[in-house]
Amino acid sequence: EKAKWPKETVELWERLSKKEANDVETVQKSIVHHVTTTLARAAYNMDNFSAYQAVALSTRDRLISRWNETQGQLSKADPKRVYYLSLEFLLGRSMDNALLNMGLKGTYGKGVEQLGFNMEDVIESEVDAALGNGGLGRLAACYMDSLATLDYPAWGYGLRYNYGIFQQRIVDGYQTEYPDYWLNFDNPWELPRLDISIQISFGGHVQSIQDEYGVTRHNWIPAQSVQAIAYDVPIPGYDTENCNNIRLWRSKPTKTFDLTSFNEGNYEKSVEDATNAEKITSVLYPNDNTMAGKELRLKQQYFWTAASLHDIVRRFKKSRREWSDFPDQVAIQLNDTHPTLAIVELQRLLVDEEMLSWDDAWEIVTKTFAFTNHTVLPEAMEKWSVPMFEYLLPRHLQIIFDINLFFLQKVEKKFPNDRGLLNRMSIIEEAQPQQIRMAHLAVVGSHKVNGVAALHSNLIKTTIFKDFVDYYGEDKFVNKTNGITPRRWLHQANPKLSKLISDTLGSDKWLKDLSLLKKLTTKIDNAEFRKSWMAIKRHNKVRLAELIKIRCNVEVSPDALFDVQVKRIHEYKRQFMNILAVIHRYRTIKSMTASQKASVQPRVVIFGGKAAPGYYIAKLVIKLINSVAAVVNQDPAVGDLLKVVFIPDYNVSVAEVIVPASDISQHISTAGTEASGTSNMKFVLNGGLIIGTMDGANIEILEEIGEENIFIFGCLAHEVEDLRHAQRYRGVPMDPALQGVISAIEKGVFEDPKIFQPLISTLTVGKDFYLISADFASYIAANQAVDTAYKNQEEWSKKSIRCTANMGKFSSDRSVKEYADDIWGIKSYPIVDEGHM
Ligand code: NBY
Repeated sequence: EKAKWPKETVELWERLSKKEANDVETVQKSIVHHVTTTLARAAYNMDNFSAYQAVALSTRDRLISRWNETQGQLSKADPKRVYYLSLEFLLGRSMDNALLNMGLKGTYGKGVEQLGFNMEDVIESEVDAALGNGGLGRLAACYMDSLATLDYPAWGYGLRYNYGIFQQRIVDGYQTEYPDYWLNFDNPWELPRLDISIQISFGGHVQSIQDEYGVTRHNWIPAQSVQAIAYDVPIPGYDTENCNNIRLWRSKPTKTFDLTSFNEGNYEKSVEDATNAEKITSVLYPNDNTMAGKELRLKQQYFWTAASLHDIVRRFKKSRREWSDFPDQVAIQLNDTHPTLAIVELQRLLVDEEMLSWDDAWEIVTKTFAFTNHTVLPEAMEKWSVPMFEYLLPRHLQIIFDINLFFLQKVEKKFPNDRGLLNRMSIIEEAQPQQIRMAHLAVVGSHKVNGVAALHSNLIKTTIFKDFVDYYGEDKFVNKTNGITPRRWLHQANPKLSKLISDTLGSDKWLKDLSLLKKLTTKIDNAEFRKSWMAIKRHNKVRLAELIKIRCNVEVSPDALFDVQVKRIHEYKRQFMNILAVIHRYRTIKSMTASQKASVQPRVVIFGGKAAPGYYIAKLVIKLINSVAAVVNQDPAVGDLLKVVFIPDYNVSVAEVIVPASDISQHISTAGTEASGTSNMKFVLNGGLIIGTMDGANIEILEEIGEENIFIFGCLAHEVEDLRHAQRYRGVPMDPALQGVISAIEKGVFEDPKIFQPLISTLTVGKDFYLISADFASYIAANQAVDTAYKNQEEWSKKSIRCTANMGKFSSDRSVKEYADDIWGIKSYPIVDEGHM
């Protein structure tokens, strides 16, 4: 393109688009420039938030220049790219992370302080981007960080929700939800691409016609359409020029919104339809690990997958390659079943619009897609009712039925005369009404299916996908153990520990090769080092104690053992068991003499997490925690021996304060229910020990750090079925300690017991699905072992260091490399700094 311009013009552009220097004064100039021009504010009349806005805008300028450089060089080279389709990206705050990744934190810190602001206060003025529920959304964010850091050509695709996950407040002990209108102030971390608009259609009917060769062609005549507008979020890698992109779609009415109503002269109806168009990307659904089945959610999924595919195909077409090359240029990863419609949409584009044969198209489709499963819980499996689906996407329904027909014909050929098998494997469940099983569709349309931890990947092969393993063979089903980014979860969240590690190892190379942490092992017997290590933990606990004072108005001693369970509230995660054990601890302390009390290990039990607004039992668990806290915290007989707090509105930036401050954290799901867990990795990386079940990634953490450094209890995954059967049909009595705890609740020790009756009912013999009673005794014992171990601070500090030192495996860099090599077939493409702005 350059060739078209006169030489002098090109030279002028080259001269003027030189990158700005990164010294303190240049940075300060750019901040002041944004204060006075972009924000139109006076220099001495600013609060922390406007300082944040100016620093953010200045940071954004530097991000954009890397983004431009990266996307420009990638367009030219056109290597194979991966597209990560996720309905959730739980990014949290961006500024601190962007500055650290670009190596500009020091310069900006100095510049900001000299301008009269405290950098930490400025950083904390940013609101979280909370476009996710929990683990699945945060995993996507960690993977984007690693993809950029490892120089992989990768784009994320998601939705730009106006409302992120709701804000939680606690009123009278109960969770109440408030809208998270996070875009109230301009979002500096997105680049609106108002020129990139894609028309997305819904409804209508299908026209079938014979073409000149006698082939039946299907033409979808939709009833409505909306526009998808692109918003790009730059994702800088750590210590590299590469800057990837997350493209988030926003729905808008089309310019000629709803022609039918308008032409019928129904102006009001057409305005209403326009409003409905904007609704599509209005709100993030707040369920984790449960499927709601709402029509608007299905609309979100199609809107997003169709816009993303259109964009991907448009980019591919620029290269003028053959369609058969598509899978060599494009890998698409499906983050759970939420984007499974992308499989159907690509098949439709290839067959209906590009006129490929069904078989050629299907080969391209299945070579392109791969699918990550995140759960085995039945209530989380996505299913869509056929009538609702047909109303919204009539042509897609036909294609799904055809995919299913051809698939079942092949199954029948391989395993003849097995109606039961065909029924089990069918994409269509024969219920009233019929249901589309999205997980089956995702398996059939992908070349690889992966679970997220070793146990989970094995479980899906023997349970939900067993028949598919028999049919396709083992090779299609692989494991990719989750990981976390050490940049955000250690370097950013725990700067003091990061510095100690870099000073000790002689460099910060470990941030890009986490296995280097192993060398910390040589320092375990160094008393001086252990002292520094524990001083940092104590510093982080003081910081958390301050947050607890502010948010919960409870004073906790940083010398007590900090015991943390923060995650979404769900029965399978067993926060209920935790608070029941806390009651048991309370009762034990109450029964002690003064001299017995003297040997009790003081403990602060810290809870946090949101319950889905419609999840009644989960919300009652929150109420119970707060009721217990109210009684325990003011009981003079207990004092500092036990404190209980529920930190409201747990989110990414609160996690960044909690994770570095924990002594022990709880990962206590019923074996076989937590696919992986990722907070377990964050805590252990920060030198926190864990108490947990043999579930998810706990098992692999144990393998890495050694069984002496983790507190394991409870039944094993393969025992769960028998235990459930035994309590149901042989009436195994409730654990006696648990019985005592339940009696206390029922006697009204913690508020009106009637409130908690529905919760207690979940423990009725034969109905205790998550096996709280079966695991209770070993859970209490494990907690006692924690107390005993913590009393020996020297030994504890050694365990803590050993934990961190052996966490190399759980870097998301490792996970992402495995995906790149075994699933996506992509190579890294480092960007050269050409000095452009
Ligand atoms: O994904 C989580 C798993 O529970 C956790 O064990 C794992 O570590 C993590 C990352 O692999 N799953 C999860 O967070 N799921 C959801 O948030 C989610 C959200 C929405 C829906 C289903 C699941 N939905 O159907 O609407």
